[in-house]
Amino acid sequence: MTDTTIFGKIIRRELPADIVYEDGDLIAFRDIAPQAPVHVLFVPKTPIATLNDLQADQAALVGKLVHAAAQYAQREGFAEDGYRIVMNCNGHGGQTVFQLHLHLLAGDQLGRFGT
Ligand code: IU
Repeated sequence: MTDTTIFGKIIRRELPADIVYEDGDLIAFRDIAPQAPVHVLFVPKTPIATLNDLQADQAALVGKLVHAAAQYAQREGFAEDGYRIVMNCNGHGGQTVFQLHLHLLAGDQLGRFGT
């Protein structure tokens, strides 16, 4: 199955993005509308629309996204100050791009989250 979302196009280099990390499983690039001084998206290369579609044999991919984000925080030097990772699912979660992704937010004191 091909990921027809905008993130699939970024993965296939059909659209430009500010890519900060890539390996065989995932790609990471800066969010086009940053919600914090650091706002990077970590996206698996496997097409998975939402967390609801994640199969048991794909669960390790989420661990890879989290690990890649934590490694990025270490490399960039803000791990000790701290950061937040977020995954939105469907409408109430605020998901707007239907290819699984993890938000990494950092660089300032973040507000409390909720409604
Ligand atoms: P969400 O969790 O699906 O709402 O996150 C989608 C994010 O993708 C959102 O923060 C957008 O700003 C971001 N984004 C992007 O970085 N580049 C794009 O071309 C598009 C959305 I469309």
